[in-house]
Amino acid sequence: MKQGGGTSSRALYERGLKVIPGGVNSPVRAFGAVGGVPVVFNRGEGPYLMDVDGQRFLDLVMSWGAIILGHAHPMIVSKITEAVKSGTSFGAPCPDEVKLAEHICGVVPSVERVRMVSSGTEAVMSAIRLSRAYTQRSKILKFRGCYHGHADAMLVRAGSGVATLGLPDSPGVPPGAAGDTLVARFNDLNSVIGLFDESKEDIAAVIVEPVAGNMGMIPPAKGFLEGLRSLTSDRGALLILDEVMTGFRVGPSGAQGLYGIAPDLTTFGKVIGGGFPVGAFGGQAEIMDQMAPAGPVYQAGTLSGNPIAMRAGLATLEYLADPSVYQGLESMSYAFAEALASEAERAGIALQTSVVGGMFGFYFAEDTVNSWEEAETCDRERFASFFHGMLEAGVYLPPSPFEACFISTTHGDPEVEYFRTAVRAAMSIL
Ligand code: HOZ
Repeated sequence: MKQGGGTSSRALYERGLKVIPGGVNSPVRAFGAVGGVPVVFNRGEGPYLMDVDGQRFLDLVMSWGAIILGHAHPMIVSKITEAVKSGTSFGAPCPDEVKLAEHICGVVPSVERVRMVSSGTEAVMSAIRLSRAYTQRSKILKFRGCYHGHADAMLVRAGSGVATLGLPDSPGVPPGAAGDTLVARFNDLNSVIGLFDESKEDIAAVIVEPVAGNMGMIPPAKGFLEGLRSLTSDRGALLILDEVMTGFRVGPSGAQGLYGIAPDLTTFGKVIGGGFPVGAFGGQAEIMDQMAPAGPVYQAGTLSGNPIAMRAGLATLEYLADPSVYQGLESMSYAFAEALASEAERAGIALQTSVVGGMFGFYFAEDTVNSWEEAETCDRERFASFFHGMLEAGVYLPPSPFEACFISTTHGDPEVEYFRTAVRAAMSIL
């Protein structure tokens, strides 16, 4: 079974291997966790991707959550086509970056100022620098299995990409860069309290994915985010919600709106770029105004606030301003998760599912998964076989058991039925 891509995908992958490390530009794409040849795509339309061998797949990766209105949405295509005609990069302020910032500040109450960057990694790296400067402390507390991009300080117990490759951390991260990163257990407040007690007022910030999406998908336990909010306030640390995945995907003001948490800083990415490379970080004016040139904390980028990316992001967020969009997304995510759960039950296979807004996850496991420690006990071999069965049946799932699934506004009832048929076929041979 483990074949993956067809003849043309294989040929391109083999060419790529000679000129790109591992043949891919981001490790999980190499199918390391599932085996076989990565599928090479050349077209997307709505909820579907077409590969270079002419096969069509129902896409449940959606560019790792970035594409929320479906591939090549005609309104986005028209807006960016119009924008491109006026130039592709100015390296200077442009109108749409102001409009996008106004929009974000208008719908996310904890964000009074926002700085645009070009990726989620950059957003996190900058938010961490800012929180250290603001608090004049050095340590950062993160959670095992949460991924916050590939900046040195964050490549500690970092979930999917690293776990998929079986690497504990990354060579090249000097001990000094990671030495101030403390690691607690997701959904376990006591582990956070313990680290605060040990580190004697030196924790600058706690950073967390409010819905963990890089160890499969794990929603926050009741009281976990609220507990982090009060602990950080009590101990003089900042709370950074990493909403690169969840921002504008799980609700109109992200996971913080859904769970009623006001962080000090938020990082964004994926959806806010409308399919272009955009990240952002924002928060209260008093903190954000420490950023240069308003304040002394340095950060810069030639393509930050790029006019095409800003136009795509703004058009996407304006479309999402109608809250009924999120009701539709969430009920569709539930429909996909239900198809998985009912087919697993029918096949007598132990499976756990979870849903938040426009994302869902599943584990081949007997019990509910609440942390990385529980996620890593899931049946990875069964996932790999299931992944390839689904691929054969025309469904593209994330090629790792430690990633979340994402849908778009173009995923509807016909796609759920198509998915259900594929799940039944794939489960019948597990
Ligand atoms: N691990 C990344 C998403 N959670 C992969 C991103 C990519 O390959 O594009």
